[in-house]
Amino acid sequence: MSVQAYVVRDEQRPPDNALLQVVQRGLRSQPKRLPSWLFYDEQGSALFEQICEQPEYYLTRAEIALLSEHAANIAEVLGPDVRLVEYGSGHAIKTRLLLEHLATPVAWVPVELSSEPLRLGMQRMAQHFPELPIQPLSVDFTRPLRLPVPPRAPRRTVLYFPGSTIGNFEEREAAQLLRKMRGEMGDNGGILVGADLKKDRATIEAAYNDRAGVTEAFTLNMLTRLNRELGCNFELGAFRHRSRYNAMAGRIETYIVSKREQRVRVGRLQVLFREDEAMLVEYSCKYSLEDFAALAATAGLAVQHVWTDSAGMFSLQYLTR
Ligand code: AVI
Repeated sequence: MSVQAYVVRDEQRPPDNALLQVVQRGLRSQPKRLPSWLFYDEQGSALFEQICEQPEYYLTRAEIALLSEHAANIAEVLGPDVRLVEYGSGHAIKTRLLLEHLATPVAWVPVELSSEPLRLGMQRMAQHFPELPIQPLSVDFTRPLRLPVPPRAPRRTVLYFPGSTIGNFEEREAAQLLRKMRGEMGDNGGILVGADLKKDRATIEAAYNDRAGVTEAFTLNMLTRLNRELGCNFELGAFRHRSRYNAMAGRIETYIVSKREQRVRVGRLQVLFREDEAMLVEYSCKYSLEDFAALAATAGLAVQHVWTDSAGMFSLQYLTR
C-alpha cells in the first residue's frame, strides 16, 4: 500500500458549542428541523450499515448489481490513467468493483470525515490493490477540496459519489455541490454519481420503514446522540419515526414525531413539542432520468452516460462539462 499523508482528523463533531447552536437553531425554527448529518455518530453509522442489509432497502443491492453488471463498460468510458476521488468513501465496498476494471489507475483519493470507516476502507482496498497509491483526505466533502499532488499525471480526475447520498441534499444544495465538484474535476474530468430512481410509492416507503425497525432505531439514535453530547433529556419512548414519500416533490421525508406534548432541555433552552408535532430530519430525493439531467444542467454539467440495474431501480450517472 502506498499511503500518503494519512492524518486522522476526526472533525465529525463540531465543537460542542457549535453543535449546540446548530441544534438550538433547528429547534427554534418553524417547523422544527435538524440536519441529517447528525445521524452519523458511531452507532448511527453502524445502524446505517444494517439498514443496507434489510430486505426492503433495495438501494445498496441494486447499486451493487448495477456495478457487477456494468463495471467493465463504466471503466471503458472513464478510460485509462484515472485519478479516482471518492466522496464519502465509507467502507469502500463498491469502489472495489469499479477499481477492478479501471486500467492503470493513478491514485484513489478517499474523502471521508469519519476516521474509522476511512481507516477500514483503506485497509480493505490496500489488501485488494497492493500497488494502488492511496491518498486519503479526512475532510468534509461539502467544503472545497485541496486534492493531494498525484504520484503521476492522470489523464482525468473522476469524482465518484456512490450510494445516492446526493439525494440527501435539497435540490439547491445538490446543484451547489455538483458545481463545486465541477471545479474540482477540471476541464477533462467527470463525475460518477449514484442516484436512486423514482418508482412506486410502496417500494420506496418500505425501504424507509423496514419491518425489523432498524431505520426507526437509526432515526431515533439522533436523539440519543443529542442527549449524550449536549446533555439534552429527550425521552426516547416519547418520540417515533415517520418516513413518507412525497410524490409531488419526489422525495422521502423523514420526521421525528412527538407522541405527546412535552418539554425538552437543549442547553439553556426549554423546547416545547406539541402532541404529534413532526420535526424534519431527512430528505431522500428520488429522480427520473430527466430530473437528474436537469439538476446536472443547473450545475453546468451534461449527462454523458447512464447505467441502471436490470430492474431499473437505481442509476449511476456520468457527468462531464
Ligand atoms: C445515506 N443515504 C443515501 C440514505 C438514504 O437512503 O437516503 C440514508 C438513509 N436514511 C434512512 N435510510 C437510509
